[in-house]
Amino acid sequence: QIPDKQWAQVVEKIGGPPVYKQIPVPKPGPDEVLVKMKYTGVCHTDLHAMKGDWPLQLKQPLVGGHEGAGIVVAKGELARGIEIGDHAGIKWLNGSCLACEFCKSSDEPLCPDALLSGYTVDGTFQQYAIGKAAHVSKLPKEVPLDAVAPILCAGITVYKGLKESGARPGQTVAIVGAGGGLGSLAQQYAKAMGLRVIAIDGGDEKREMCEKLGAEAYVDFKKSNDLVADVKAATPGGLGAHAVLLLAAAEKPFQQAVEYARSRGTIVAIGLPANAFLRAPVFDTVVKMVNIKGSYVGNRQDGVEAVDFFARGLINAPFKTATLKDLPEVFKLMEEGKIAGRYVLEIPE
Ligand code: 8ID
Ligand code: ZN
Ligand code: ZN
Repeated sequence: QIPDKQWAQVVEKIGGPPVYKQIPVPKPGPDEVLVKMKYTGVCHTDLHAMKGDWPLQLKQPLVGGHEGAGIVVAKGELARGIEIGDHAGIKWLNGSCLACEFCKSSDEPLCPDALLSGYTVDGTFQQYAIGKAAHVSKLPKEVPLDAVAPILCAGITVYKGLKESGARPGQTVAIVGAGGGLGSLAQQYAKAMGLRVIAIDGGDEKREMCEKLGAEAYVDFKKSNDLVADVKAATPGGLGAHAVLLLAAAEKPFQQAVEYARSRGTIVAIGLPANAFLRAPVFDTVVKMVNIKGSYVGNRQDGVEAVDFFARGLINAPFKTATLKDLPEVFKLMEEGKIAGRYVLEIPE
């Protein structure tokens, strides 16, 4: 039985905080499903959205969240490939037009008419959330819904970013922001893909986590006197990293990465700090033949593959649990950089 009213965290004005209140349960359109949420991850993107950090219009009032795992409880008559009772994930890409050149060539995240969960449409910080049937992730029933939630944004994003880096087994990837949500998963995907990891973040709790996750070296950006030298020293032969994954929600590392990238190396920008710019010395970029690019979530097949790595037991990143009501406290810890790994919120029955 689907109720008329539900609990949700609603950002009523830019800047927040989110307000825990009752709102109507939405009804799925013909090509949509309604998912009863069980768990949702909290991504730094949700904090950027609440703060209005980005030059991209958002829905107001807004139910944030885009890493939700739950059970399909209703569907429209045109919804294909997913049934009531299936376990399903709602991702950042809630829907896309499926008809533009980008959608046709499997670059759905680049669709000019993309719908974004927890940004342009209501997301997963509520008991019942809507997703386009073509875009929700069908989840194998044996996969635990709490641990899989962070895969639906963080996992897909870093898996895609590692593929975009072109790094091959045996090569070294520097992961900047390794102690955060994306970073902790990036280390596990990198390892599963046969890559060697140098973790860069701040503090001892994150150091401990990164060492457990399999990083060969940890460089503490808060303590290091010469970060570039320390990262290079940790790479084989001191030549620098074959790939750099920029996952931090701060600008500084985006202006430094070329210096510790190896010649012919690839820098992949993924983190989205507010009002930030990439800056690179032209001389080094040219004579080292460095490749600098961006990477933005992943397409539907990237989602399938990222979940599949997880379902095969290859991805084990720690997460902390709280409940939907605790979202403001989680945002506060995130703002202060105090979360090692990811927070996953339990959605009340
Ligand atoms: O598709 C995409 N491109 C995409 C998808 C999902 C998330 C982009 N993002 C963006 C988010 O919007 C956010 O800007 O990636 C960024 C990281 O998201 P997150 O992993 O959810 O954030 P977090 O858990 O807070 O982790 C960030 C880490 O960066 C570290 C922090 O200590 C934290 O552990 N960090 C910072 I802030 N400054 C650093 C620095 N100078 C740093 N690490 C190393 N050096
Ligand atoms: Zn996200
Ligand atoms: Zn499209």
